[in-house]
Amino acid sequence: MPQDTLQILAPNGELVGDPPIDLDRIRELYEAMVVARVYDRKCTAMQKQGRLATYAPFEGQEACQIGAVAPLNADDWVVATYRDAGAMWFAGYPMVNLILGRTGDERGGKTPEGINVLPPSITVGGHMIHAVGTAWADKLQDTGRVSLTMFGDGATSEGDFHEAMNFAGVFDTPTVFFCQNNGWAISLPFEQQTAAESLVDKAVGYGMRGVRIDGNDLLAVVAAATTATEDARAGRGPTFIEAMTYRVGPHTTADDPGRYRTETLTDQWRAKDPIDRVRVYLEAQGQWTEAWEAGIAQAASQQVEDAVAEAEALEPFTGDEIFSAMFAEPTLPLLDQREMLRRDGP
Ligand SMILES: Cc1ncc(C[n+]2csc(CCOP(=O)(O)OP(=O)(O)O)c2C)c(N)n1
Repeated sequence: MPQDTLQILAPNGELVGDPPIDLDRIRELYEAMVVARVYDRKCTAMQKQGRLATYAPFEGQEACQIGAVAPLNADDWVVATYRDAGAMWFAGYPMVNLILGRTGDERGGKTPEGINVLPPSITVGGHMIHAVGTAWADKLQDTGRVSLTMFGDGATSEGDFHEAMNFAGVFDTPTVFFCQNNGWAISLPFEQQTAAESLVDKAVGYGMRGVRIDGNDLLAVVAAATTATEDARAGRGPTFIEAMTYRVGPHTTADDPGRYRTETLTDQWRAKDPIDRVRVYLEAQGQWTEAWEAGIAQAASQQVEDAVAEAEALEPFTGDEIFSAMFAEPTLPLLDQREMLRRDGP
């Protein structure tokens, strides 16, 4: 890691900085990372079995997904992407909705009352603007709430990124911009995405704080996210976090990463696995046993299997319902399309 990249827990599980949380909390977050990985692998398998339409795996990015959400209050906003199921689940979005969404069932996109997590954005970059909107509304209403938005390195090339960052900087909104720089936007490598040496440098241009961290280090993620969240809540405005990470799997289940990157590179990142290093650390602290691991793995599987069973037990989503999922009153073009579907079938 370059010197300007915050790291607290090295890949070998040794501390190189001060942990921002105590051992009990590290165990809780470790458990959440295990659930996230079980969910992620289950969804990847389900897509191969034809039970999900498509899936964007986040294996390797669990420290970002769990660590970024860890400091949030229950009513803070999370505005994230198709790859952030782990973060959304940890922030309260029901797993069953996440699964339904990946089957094309619009009911998956409906956030339950009282949960401030927006449905995942498939449009790259568009949602960052929404996170500035929620944050600005909260600032005007003085609620003390914070908005966390998660996105990838590729999203920083979108005009929406500029607009969101600029607006947040000028209006000093309580937004945490959390970029998971996993090195690739589908097959496009970081070097072809931007001529900038690092994304964190962009924060300067928008007049906000920026910090670059080891995104496979749970403790660095929690430390940076906690500072950014506290600053936002205290009225000190937005922060941009660039978390250096890697997706071990394909972009989506429709992608073949062997066509644009080597297995050697992926193996190098596997050796920096975010879950393994916390386990090594916990074990060295006398806080990890095989029995405990077996227990949390079993509970994680049960939780995921229950959500899958609940999603698959629902009455199938009908074509008609597609047209009522978005607007309280359907628009004229939607009514036309619904009529066409009723008349001609799918
Ligand atoms: C506006 C827009 N353009 C293009 C796409 C197609 N697309 C889907 S994901 C993706 C790459 C995004 O990469 P990045 O932001 O780095 O996030 P990652 O997928 O690596 O998590 C692209 C180009 C899209 N969904 N939306």
